[in-house]
Amino acid sequence: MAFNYDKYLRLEKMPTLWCWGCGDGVILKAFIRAVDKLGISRDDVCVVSGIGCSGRFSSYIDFNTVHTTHGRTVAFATGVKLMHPDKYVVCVAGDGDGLAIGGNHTIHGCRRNIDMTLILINNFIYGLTNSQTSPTTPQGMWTVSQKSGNIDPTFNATDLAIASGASFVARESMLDPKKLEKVIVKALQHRGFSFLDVLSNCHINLGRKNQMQSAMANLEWIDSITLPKKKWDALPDDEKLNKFPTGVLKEDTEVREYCDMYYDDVIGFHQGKRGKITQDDFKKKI
Ligand SMILES: Cc1ncc(C[n+]2csc(CCOP(=O)(O)OP(=O)(O)O)c2C)c(N)n1
Repeated sequence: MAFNYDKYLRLEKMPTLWCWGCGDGVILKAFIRAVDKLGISRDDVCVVSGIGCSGRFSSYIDFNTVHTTHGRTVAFATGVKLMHPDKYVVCVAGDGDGLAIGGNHTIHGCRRNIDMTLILINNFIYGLTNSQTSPTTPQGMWTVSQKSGNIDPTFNATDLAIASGASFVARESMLDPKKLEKVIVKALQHRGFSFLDVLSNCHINLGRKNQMQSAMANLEWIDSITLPKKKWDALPDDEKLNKFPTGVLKEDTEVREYCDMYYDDVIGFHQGKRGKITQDDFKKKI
């Protein structure tokens, strides 16, 4: 039987504002299936998104949601998680939202290893505002802010997350929704900061201005720049440069999680019960 998405969606908000063929819908559906597979109640999930096409995630999904200001997803989500350490907190951000204006928050979320999942919808451009250069726009591509071709070197989002201390880091594209669903399941199960770089198409504001006239052409381009980590590892160094490894790139279950530290070391310290206070004890008092 076909999966029924309706119970997870705010149907009154349909149709979405996403363009025909946009990857955002594929990612939304993979996320819903992952939550369903884990049997997590909708009440136990909070989705925090910023501003952008990707930001509409929180409008369409019928969980606890916060549609916050541009770039502030991780900051708001940190507050939500500290108050509700038993809930699943999920940030959804575009490459502009999560790496440009919100880059600072992303770095520090990774550094703190706070238990949340950040789904970075990386379409290589500012989609909603019509094609300004983002930190992941490939050099040479046309953007409305760099019409002679982007000269800015690009961020490799997963390298940044790993270097900043995220304990679970993975990349998939929306080309394989099943794989994407599986990696979202793993990210949700991981206790710590889970960073997912999800490559997606924006054939309207990136593709058609860069010799990718259709959604399919944009998807073929994503396919041409991605390969599973094992295959990527085997490439000569010069060929690795403009290709992105997919799959789980880092998984560290040893590093301490931020809420645990906060409850044990900070709240416990102030109550003279360092290391003995549980998150439940704390919640009873507020
Ligand atoms: C403080 C602030 N600066 C700028 C904007 C305008 N703005 C809205 S969305 C956006 C960029 C969207 O690009 P991205 O985050 O990559 O998400 P996408 O639309 O591609 O999903 C910008 C610059 C804003 N809303 N708020």
